[in-house]
Amino acid sequence: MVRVSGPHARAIGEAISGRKLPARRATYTSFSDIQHQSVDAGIAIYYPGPGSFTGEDVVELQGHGGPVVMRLLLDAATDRGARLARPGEFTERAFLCGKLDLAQAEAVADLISSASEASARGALRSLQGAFSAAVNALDEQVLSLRVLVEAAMDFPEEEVDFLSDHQIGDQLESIQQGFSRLIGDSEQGILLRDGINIALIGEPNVGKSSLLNALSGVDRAIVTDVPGTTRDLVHADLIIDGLPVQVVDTAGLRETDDHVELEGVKRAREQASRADLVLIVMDDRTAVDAERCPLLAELQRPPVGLIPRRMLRVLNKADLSGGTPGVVEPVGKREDHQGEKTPAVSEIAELRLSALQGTGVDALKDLIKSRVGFSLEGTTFTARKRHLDALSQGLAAAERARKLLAHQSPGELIAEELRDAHEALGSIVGEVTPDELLGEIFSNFCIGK
Ligand SMILES: Nc1nc2c(ncn2[C@@H]2O[C@H](COP(=O)(O)OP(=O)(O)OP(=O)(O)O)[C@@H](O)[C@H]2O)c(=O)[nH]1
Ligand SMILES: [Mg+2]
Repeated sequence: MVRVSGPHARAIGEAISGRKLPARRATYTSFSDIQHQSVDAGIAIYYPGPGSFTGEDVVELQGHGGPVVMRLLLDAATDRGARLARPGEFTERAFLCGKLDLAQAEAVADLISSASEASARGALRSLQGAFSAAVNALDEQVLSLRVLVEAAMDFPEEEVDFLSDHQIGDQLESIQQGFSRLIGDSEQGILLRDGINIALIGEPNVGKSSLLNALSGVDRAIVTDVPGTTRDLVHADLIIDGLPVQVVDTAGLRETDDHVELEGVKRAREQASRADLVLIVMDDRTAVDAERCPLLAELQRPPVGLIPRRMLRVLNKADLSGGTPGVVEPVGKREDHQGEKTPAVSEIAELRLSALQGTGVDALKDLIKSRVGFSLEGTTFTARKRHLDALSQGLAAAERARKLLAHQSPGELIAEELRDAHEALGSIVGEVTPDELLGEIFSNFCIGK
């Protein structure tokens, strides 16, 4: 489909179609180039502004497709004065015409690129305004309090009484709670939109590649009983209850003189430092010894080590060890080889499974969800890091306002903080958003959207 938007869209569409186009009616017609040669035949629809996607006059020309025919149809439009759209320009125009707010516009891109059904549903709810409505409701609360405080400043004699009124404090508290709730929802929304990366790390032959295959349900990575089988990174995508997950299998960590394997080990360590969650895979029969593996120990111990929240220990080959598959309780009471309990290690969750037989793999998926704090219940929209940053700024401003109030500071200072909170919320929906940021947001769209 070729879509033309702007004041000349109708004229261009009618020139290509060689006939008048009624509003919002599908017209079957032939499409001609500027030399009046027929290039294709299809459906033309004219949407008068402001009732169109962009808010401007829009014409859609639906041809048979195929790269050559599409090119000719595009030329037929550009030869008559249209120009190619920048990435995201249609959505940008919709935003500038007030058809969508910024969070909704972002949801258009998220909907198109969604990796799971659940993230598509979340993006659609954002597009339909669920997220914006929550932001706007909080914004109204902030604004009405701001108006109150600023009004009080006009009556200096009464200001002190007014500010000591506990109602203001109550309202501030409820605003703070509103921010916290939205932050929680947005964190879920970000997980839903972006998913997570998981790295499988461990010594050779413990079953990392087998686990990748078991998790993804596809025979992706080569599995052999030769230690050092995997050298390149092997990626697999899966969805865990709506959470998009990318798993990367890596080369087994060991000291080696083999050039190729050495590069593999280097890449494995890079992945470990980059992943949202690292699964440290061990053979259940030798897990205690495995803690002596210096490369693994390094990952698990501060200060270089990863934070425990970002790690999970998987004890594989439960079928051989005879251990019960599932979460190992209590978590990490194990002592290290010096007989001391390392705090970082004891906080790492641990799970036993058999990648070969698939037992315990579902429990692992559940544990992954809970480790990253993902739950589909209550997740009603997708969100972005940008939104979370703005909400955190807003929350900080609300917290400062409450402290100022508690210390009976002047109303001006409180009003100032409320203004910051208001602006933070405004930046999410695009009320006060710098042009560079808009440019950055829309340039990440695909062309034609
Ligand atoms: N019995 C049993 N064997 C397993 C299990 N998981 C993996 N294996 C076997 O262990 C061997 C090594 O498995 P891989 O998945 O290739 O191990 P890896 O960690 O990827 O090894 P490298 O790529 O060399 O680092 C293979 O023979 C697998 O069949 C398991 O849960 N039970
Ligand atoms: Mg492997």
